[in-house]
Amino acid sequence: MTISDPQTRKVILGVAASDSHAVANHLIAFTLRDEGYLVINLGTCTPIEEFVAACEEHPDAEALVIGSLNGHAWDDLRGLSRAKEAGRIRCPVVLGGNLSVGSHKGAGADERLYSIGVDHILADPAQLPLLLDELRAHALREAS
Ligand code: B12
Repeated sequence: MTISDPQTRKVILGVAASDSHAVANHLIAFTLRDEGYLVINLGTCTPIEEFVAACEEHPDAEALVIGSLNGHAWDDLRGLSRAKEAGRIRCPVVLGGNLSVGSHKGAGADERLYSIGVDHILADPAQLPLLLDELRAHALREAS
């Protein structure tokens, strides 16, 4: 990842390909903008290829933040690891929402998502600013 100017911290945001739930996406975009981020919000029903194109267009984005509510995160995000291996997504991928079908979430659900290229799973959008600060600090350490 290219380190962004501290004045223009940037994230790419969107909702997974099959998913039309818009409310949390808008709230997260609003909150991050309020925190001073430049948010490239791709909105709902965003295919992997559009996330990849945004990452290539914005190499200084600190993270790709994806929401998924309808339970189909794993199906929707299966192209992630290929895009990362090809160097087309270079920033960390953060995922949140209602990530599998049903109210009982099996112990392996998060591990499956990590195995396809998700780097961080958060339950609460309020955790995002702290995680983004940690990721930026890590990237700065790696670059120095
Ligand atoms: C409104 C709604 C809809 C609307 C959406 C309208 C719109 N344009 O947004 C409509 C009617 C279109 C809809 C459709 C469907 N829905 Co719906 N929907 C809801 C509902 C009632 C509210 C969602 C909402 O907006 N909540 C308010 C926001 C602020 O909260 P939230 O979405 O829960 O997100 C919170 C967290 O998940 C988290 N979060 C969310 N995104 C992210 C992202 C990141 C990065 C992070 C860190 C955190 C995070 O933070 C938020 C605040 O705590 C929920 C049930 C409920 N009461 O939650 C079902 C629900 C999400 N829907 C559900 C389903 C199944 C569907 C359908 C498949 C139904 C159907 N058979 O057609 C379709 C799917 C459509 C699609 N292609 O995606 C299920 C998902 C079940 C699952 N995952 O196991 C739910 C949970 C209902 C249920 N109990 O079964 N839905």
